[in-house]
Amino acid sequence: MLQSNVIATEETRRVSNFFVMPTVYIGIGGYSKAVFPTLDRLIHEHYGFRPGPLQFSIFDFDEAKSESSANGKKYSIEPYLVSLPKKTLKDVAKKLRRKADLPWIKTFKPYVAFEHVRYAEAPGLNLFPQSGNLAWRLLWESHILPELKTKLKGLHPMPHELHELQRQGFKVSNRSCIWVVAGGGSTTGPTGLIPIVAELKRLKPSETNLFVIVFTPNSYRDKTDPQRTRGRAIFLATMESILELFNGKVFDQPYNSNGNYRITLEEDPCDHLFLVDGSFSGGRTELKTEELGDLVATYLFKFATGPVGEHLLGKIGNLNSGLKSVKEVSNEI
Ligand SMILES: Nc1nc2c(ncn2[C@@H]2O[C@H](COP(=O)(O)OP(=O)(O)OP(=O)(O)O)[C@@H](O)[C@H]2O)c(=O)[nH]1
Ligand SMILES: [Mg+2]
Repeated sequence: MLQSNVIATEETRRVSNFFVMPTVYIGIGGYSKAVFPTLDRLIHEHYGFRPGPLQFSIFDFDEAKSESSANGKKYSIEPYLVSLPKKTLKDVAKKLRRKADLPWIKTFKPYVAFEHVRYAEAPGLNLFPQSGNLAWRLLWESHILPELKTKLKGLHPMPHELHELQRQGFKVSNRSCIWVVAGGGSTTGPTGLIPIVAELKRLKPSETNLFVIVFTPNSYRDKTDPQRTRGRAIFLATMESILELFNGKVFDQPYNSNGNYRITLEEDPCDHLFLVDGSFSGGRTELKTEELGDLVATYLFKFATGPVGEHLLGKIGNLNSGLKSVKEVSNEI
């Protein structure tokens, strides 16, 4: 009897140490598949399950799955992978090649360079950024928007969910975060990044922090030289567009074919943008894709499950409040 009481007390003490910051992780394209399974595994190993306030989604035009395994358990992306079909892109690319008239995509004309839209029978979007630019628009209302809305609900646990978590010994943070994870030197990641971030900025609760992690072209260790060259050009163009948004440019573009659904962003796209390239000592040491994915997963894990995240958010808030906006500074120059 005495022993079981001791065990119960031990158990209660251990469980009541649990802390969680409500966080939504949005992966775009292949690179997030190197991060999310490890993150999911770390979360499961820590709590025994993945609590509702931690939500995952990966959007990809490549249906390949990835997983992390340890101690005989597998953590696959399958439950949260949103496989984006390429059929409409394929049909449009075929018709464009035949110079067919496609009145229903005219809405996109100022925003998509149709002459560069290509389709290849291979996973992903194959370094054709204009194909990505078009493909996201064709699927936005059916595949992207509903998923984002559903996952964002995790940031605000319902009272009964909160009560259940507290009963299980969780302390749930008042702060919350969204992390968007994308490769920057490929196609799906970079072309989905700006619309997804702009959409999240509109949909998210105002107090939720929005952070973006982009892998630099240097972190694509398995690509050929020509692929890396194209990837670098896509990365530079994407970064330029993001910096323009930080500099006050308004993003306002149609994301359905009849033009009545637009994504609009008139403010900074995110709170912080992290560029990850996994090289140390000026490039003398480089991490492999898996190592880099694990490193980012560990950081994200610690941010949501321990005191590090809240501590950093406090510091970042204090730093930001002392900064002048770009517009203020440019007015002074
Ligand atoms: N560990 C792991 N790494 C992956 C996986 N898929 C992709 N990667 C890594 O992520 C990098 C980027 O993936 P890509 O598929 O080329 O990028 P993307 O953003 O999906 O763009 P496109 O495929 O060009 O449309 C690759 O070079 C790989 O190093 C995966 O399933 N597991
Ligand atoms: Mg891919």
